[in-house]
Amino acid sequence: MTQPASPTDSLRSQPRSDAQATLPMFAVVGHPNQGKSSVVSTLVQDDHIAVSPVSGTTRQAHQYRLMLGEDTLYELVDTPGFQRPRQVLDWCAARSEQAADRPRALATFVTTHKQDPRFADDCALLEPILAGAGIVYVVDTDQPFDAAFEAELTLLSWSGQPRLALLNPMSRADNEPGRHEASWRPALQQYFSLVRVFNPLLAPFEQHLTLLRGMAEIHPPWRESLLRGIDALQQQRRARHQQAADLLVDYLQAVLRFELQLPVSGPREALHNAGLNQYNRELQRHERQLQDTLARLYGHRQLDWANEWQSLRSNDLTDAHEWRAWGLPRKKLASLSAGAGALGGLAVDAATGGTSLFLGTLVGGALGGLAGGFAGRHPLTFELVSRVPGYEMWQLGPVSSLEFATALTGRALRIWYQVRVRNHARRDALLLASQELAHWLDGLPRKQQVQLLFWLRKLLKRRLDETEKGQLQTLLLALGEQMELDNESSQPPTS
Ligand SMILES: Nc1nc2c(ncn2[C@@H]2O[C@H](COP(=O)(O)OP(=O)(O)OP(=O)(O)O)[C@@H](O)[C@H]2O)c(=O)[nH]1
Ligand SMILES: [Mg+2]
Repeated sequence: MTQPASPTDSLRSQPRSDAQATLPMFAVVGHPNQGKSSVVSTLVQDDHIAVSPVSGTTRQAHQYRLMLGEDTLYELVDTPGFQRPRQVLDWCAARSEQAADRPRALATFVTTHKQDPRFADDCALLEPILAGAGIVYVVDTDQPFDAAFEAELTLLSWSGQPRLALLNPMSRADNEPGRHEASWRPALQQYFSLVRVFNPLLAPFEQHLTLLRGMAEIHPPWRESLLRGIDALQQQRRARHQQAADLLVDYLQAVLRFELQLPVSGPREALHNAGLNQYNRELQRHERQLQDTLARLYGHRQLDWANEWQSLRSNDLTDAHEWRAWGLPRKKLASLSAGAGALGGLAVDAATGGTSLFLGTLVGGALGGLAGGFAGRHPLTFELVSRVPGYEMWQLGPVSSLEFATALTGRALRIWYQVRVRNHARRDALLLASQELAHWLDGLPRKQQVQLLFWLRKLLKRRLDETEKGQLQTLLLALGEQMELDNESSQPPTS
């Protein structure tokens, strides 16, 4: 697991020791309010780092480590923005007769001005670089390039440290380049060996890795460590998905098979209504638990679902309009359900194998599912389970309608989607209006679509054994990949 990155308060301006020197360390620098802390937050997977629209939010340099178990993969230093780069440059220029003097002039500047509040931010920014950090320069290319930036670029180049520039067009959430990218690129290319587009809020995980690969290329001594780090991150992500799919299988089993015993008291209708309220509270409790567990699994420690995620309301279960939207449109459900019904008649391993016989029955079974699957059904069974006088007992649940089952599944998958594609730099509300279950299913082969319904139908009848749970988990993993593909296709390119 990635441990929460924690800031190390003291930054040394002395050169790093040999052991430290092999650990990749980058200072993320730039003008104030360009998304520097957002870049750090996303790349160290820490949603506690101060990110805000107020310029000058970061006042001190903080070092963050991305840890995997006991290993540190890399360190990033979040820094305040440049304050008076022109004056720093003039001061250093006056004290360096030739190019070779410049790094020392920068170091002397920091030693001399450390306590001077006019240059506090500049010193805090330069210090980690002088201590050996590589440079990640972040710029909002929706702003025009001007001379003030040129002083920053010159100063950074004078450090002689490996460096790359990130273009972060902050008002864009689409594939468009920043409004002023054309004026930035030629300038940046003079000072940086690598220039990349990177949106810290929206870049999908694959783009994080592409960026890290870029960082690996600009400084050979760090290359191997960074490439190992990338492998470790990929493995960690795969493990997270597997664990998540496992949790989802258990969740679906728990909610679809949930039963509530109700000792008889009063009229049947009143009992039913009271039972529904209690049942619904249980569903909500399970769902909240799923949200929290998945969020933690993906390293989100302060997602506030309470205000942003619309929970099932107490009358949801009696009012199909409330939950119908979470599942599948009736037409799609009918056609898939027919296929799943036909599949039910075959050997279980046909659900993962797929044969021409299976495809034949799929077409043949076409309309049977509509009548048998859900039409007109109440979402939960409600029956008298004990008639012993004085001990009469009603039971509410398990779920009896496939439509309701897909609605609960749709909600659970959407929770998974929200946490797995969410970058740690985001501080905004979770959007409910993300992709639909039907849309994700459309990206899967028809066989897998039918399989999902097959397993849900099975769960309406009984609990799954371990082999079956494994098969459903595999299917959910494929669905998860599909959700991520959707996310990636709507993101900006990396370069
Ligand atoms: N829409 C959008 N907003 C962004 C993007 N990157 C950062 N922001 C927002 O811009 C604001 C500033 O981001 P920070 O990461 O705090 O910027 P910073 O450079 O660390 O700022 P200072 O610490 O004040 O110098 C925050 O509200 C971010 O959510 C982006 O790519 N798109
Ligand atoms: Mg900041």
